[in-house]
Amino acid sequence: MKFDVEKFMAEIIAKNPAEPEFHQAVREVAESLEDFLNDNPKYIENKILERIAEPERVVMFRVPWVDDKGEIQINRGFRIQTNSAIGPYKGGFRFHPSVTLGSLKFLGFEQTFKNSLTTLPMGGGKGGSDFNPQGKSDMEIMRFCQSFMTEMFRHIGPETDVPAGDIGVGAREIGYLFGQYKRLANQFVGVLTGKGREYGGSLVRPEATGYGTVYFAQHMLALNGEEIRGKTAVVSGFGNVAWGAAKKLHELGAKVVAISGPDGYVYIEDGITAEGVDYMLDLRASNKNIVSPFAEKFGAKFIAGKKPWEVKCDIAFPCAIQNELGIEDAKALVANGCKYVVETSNMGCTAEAVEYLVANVEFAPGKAANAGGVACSGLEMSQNAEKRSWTAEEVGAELAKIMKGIHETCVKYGKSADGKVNYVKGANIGGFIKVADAMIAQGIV
Ligand code: 2IT
Repeated sequence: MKFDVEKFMAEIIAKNPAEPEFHQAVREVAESLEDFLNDNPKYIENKILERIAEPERVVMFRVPWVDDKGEIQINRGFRIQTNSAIGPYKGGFRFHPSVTLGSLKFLGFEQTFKNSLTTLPMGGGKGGSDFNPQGKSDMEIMRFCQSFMTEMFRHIGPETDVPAGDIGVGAREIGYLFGQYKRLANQFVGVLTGKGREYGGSLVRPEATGYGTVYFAQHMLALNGEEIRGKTAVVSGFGNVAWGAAKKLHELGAKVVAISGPDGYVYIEDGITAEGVDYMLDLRASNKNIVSPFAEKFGAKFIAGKKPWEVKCDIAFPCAIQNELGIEDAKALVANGCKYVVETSNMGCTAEAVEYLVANVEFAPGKAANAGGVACSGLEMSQNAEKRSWTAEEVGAELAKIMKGIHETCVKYGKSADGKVNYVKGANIGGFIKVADAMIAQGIV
């Protein structure tokens, strides 16, 4: 029995039409795993990849709510419960107009491998809505979250499925979602992560994704005898993940010369300051979804309608959204001397860009580099289960240890004979094995 990527993909595409992002995510994994599967036929015989690519359950529902003008609004809600072989489904909610069934299926698929890489007992899932928080009042956001949870609550639970935040879902939204869950379920339990400190949230969770990706970058650099201090970095986005990355990069002495938004990018010649990092939080909280006010406030240059990949840097951190970095962007980065691209958004680079970057720089895929967020969510679940809170030092040390472990896993499975590490291959194989072995052990379910 041989694993044939093209035959496998033809079936995936036929079965999941009009879901290009899902096809992209599955193809990348299938290509990475091809040789490994052919060397380990038990995974082919058990149809493990075919099974992982079929979510265990998909929930899709209507979310009606009333806006501030009294008009009825209808959004669509989803939860993709991709895989529970190694733990309860775990993964964020995304509120963004681009959300579709296919985009969440790709995210749930990626999450399954990512969560496995953390070594913590978490299965894979993802959910969200096409609701657009941009320009909405606080009360509109609350009413939306309550309506969304009114259906969602029956599908989740601390031992079943534990959602968290993602794009458009931060501490405020998690608070409203948690409040409604508690009211409906009549239980105060760790059903969501990314909660506020006062009601079961973990220290370091807000920073964890951004810190984790910088820790991962440090290990990549160390393999080449280099360090973060003194390096020039470009970060895309200005949300929670970009904020955490910029904060840690600044703290470690790197120079962050750009951040970006859907409106363009800000070029910060001397590098972002601590005040600049803090201001990113205000920008996100304003619900305007534009980055240009940063340039006005700090006297930096705003380049409208452009992506930041044209800025010269040593390390690039895509921290915004899938496929934000295409082949032309990848070429521009390499032409400007960039040596490391640490993908921090989920599938932030197009397939073409990934292929080019793997060949020309050190490239880390999001499912490895951004796993610090969900890893810290796993630590929040542990704290909730034992009904205590760990110190920032305890959580931070665990996070650093987990990121180091993920880097080692990528090297273990991604190192080729010439010594070069293919992090994409390493992450995909490393994430696959635990899920696959657990699935075989549990039978055909
Ligand atoms: O993409 C991700 O890993 C997240 N949005 C975080 C998921 C989580 O459960 O903390």
